[in-house]
Amino acid sequence: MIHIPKDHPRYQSLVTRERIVDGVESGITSVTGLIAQGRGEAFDYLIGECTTPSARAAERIAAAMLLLARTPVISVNGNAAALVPGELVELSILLDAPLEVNLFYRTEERVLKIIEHLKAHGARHVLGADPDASIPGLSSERGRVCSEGIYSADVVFVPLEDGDRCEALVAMGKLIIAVDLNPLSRTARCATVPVIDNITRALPNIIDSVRELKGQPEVYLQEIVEGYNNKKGLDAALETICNNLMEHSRSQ
Ligand code: PTJ
Repeated sequence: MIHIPKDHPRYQSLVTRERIVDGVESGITSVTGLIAQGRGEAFDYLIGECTTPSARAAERIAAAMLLLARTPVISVNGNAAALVPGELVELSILLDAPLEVNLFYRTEERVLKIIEHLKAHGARHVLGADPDASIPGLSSERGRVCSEGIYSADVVFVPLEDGDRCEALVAMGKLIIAVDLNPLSRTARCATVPVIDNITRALPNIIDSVRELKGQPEVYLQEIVEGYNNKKGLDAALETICNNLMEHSRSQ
């Protein structure tokens, strides 16, 4: 990784960018992952590169939903593996939920590299090498899943991805928590709980909330989850973007 001075005004953004570049170079992230990162950066810029209050609320709700789940699964793609491997493993251990590698641009080599990468960060058991089930109605490689993982999960945690699978998983009756900086994306629109935040901020926040809520009675967690409204969360993100744009325009 190149040296980025800590006092650079865009330090965090540049470090994140470098992690994706490293992921591509080590064969974990697809080349297309660079484009996805660029799109994410643009939305993050508009959101203000911080966790908004409504995103933080969604993160706490996501934590409660994961704690209530009977068979939660954390889906991992090449971008998430490059950006937050340690946090994905930490969440998986805290929830006792399996990680499952599930790729859009699937190659066996990349699946195995991501599994090794997660294990190097402390993961015990990672699914995804031998998918034996299919998500109905999904013809892409993402449709190939493990019967003991995503296929039978009641709640799936889906960090940044294309929209088709989210729709197909919801159609299977699953609850989907999606992290996506784009409030207009199909993934965000169809997820049960869209978290409009950068995965690099969202995961540590969700982990904090899981720690805070773990051990709380089910009724308490249910109250948190029931208070959520998908549309309100998306509208709040769009409002933040509009306000930020207006502010920029006024300050010209
Ligand atoms: O590793 P693979 O083969 O599974 O491929 C992964 C990517 C991400 C390349 C693939 O799923 C893809 O092409 O996704 P899209 O359609 O580009 O969508 C990615 C979404 O994630 C976009 O809406 C971006 O705005 C959003 N995004 C990008 N970076 C981040 C992000 N959201 C949160 N945090 C980020 N760091």
